[in-house]
Amino acid sequence: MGQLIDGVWNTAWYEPDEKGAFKRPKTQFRSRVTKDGSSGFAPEAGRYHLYVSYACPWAHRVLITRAERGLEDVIGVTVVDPKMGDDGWPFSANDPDPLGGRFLRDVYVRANPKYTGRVTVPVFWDNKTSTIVNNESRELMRILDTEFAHLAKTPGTLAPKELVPRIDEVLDAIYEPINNGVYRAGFATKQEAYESACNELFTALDHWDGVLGKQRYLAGSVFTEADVAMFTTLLRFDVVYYAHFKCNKRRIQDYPNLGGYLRDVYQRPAVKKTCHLDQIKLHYYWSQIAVNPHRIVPVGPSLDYLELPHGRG
Ligand SMILES: N[C@@H](CCC(=O)N[C@@H](CS)C(=O)NCC(=O)O)C(=O)O
Repeated sequence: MGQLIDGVWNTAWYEPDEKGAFKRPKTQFRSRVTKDGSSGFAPEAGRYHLYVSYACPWAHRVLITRAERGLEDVIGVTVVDPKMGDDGWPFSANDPDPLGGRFLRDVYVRANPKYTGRVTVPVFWDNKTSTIVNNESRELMRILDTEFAHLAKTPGTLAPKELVPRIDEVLDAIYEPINNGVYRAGFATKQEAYESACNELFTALDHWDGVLGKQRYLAGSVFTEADVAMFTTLLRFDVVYYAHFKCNKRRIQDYPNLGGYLRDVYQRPAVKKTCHLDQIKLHYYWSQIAVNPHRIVPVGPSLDYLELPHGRG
């Protein structure tokens, strides 16, 4: 864990605010690939490279989008090692950085030698201009789905035009209490901050469980980006967040609708091949020593529940 300050690596855990609450820093690379190339970044096969961790729910959103749209031959991927220690994300020997970096921070410094900020996945790298185009998962989902559509092997979209306003509303609504909420609960350093994050989280989960009692997916009857964003949090919930982040009022598999919904999305072939639960568990329990100082990785839970019929057709 650490961050770059003027391009120099510093080891530091996230600094909570005075109330013990976790504040997620804003991501800084926010350019976009546009179909017409007007942004300076045109969609081209082989031009861009994605850096992800299989453990990270934000990076997982982008991996799922790439798989759902059949963009594997168009956008290459490097998966970092799940054990994030004092040097941040390291590259692993069996999936090295094509540009020769040892750590993900080398990619950030390559893009901006004076970069100040956290070194996070996902990273969308442009080989042509040698820079990071974007490192914000929500924007990358949309960029891959719409701006690369003509290069995608799988027809369709995760953001149908008529549903975009609803998808954006859902993405906004689930971000703070759920996607970021599990982190706010887990990284809180004071009881009150933890309890308020945890209560908000379960209030939101109860709400969406109700919605999913009436419709198959979050934005209606079709699978969209909103489901991708919800899924990557739900997948990690019973396996990690329930115990490690103390989000333990209820498990997802105990919810009448969220449980089946999780299995429904997990069992989509394009989604399933992006799920690496061993790496998810190893990353959180090994890397977050402020939460789990002895780095002991629990043996359970059993994952059989993910394979049960989802009953949501
Ligand atoms: N807002 C970013 C968040 C990305 C993020 O926080 N990734 C985490 C992994 S789950 C990370 O790389 N953290 C390293 C650090 O903060 O030092 C997004 O959605 O893309």
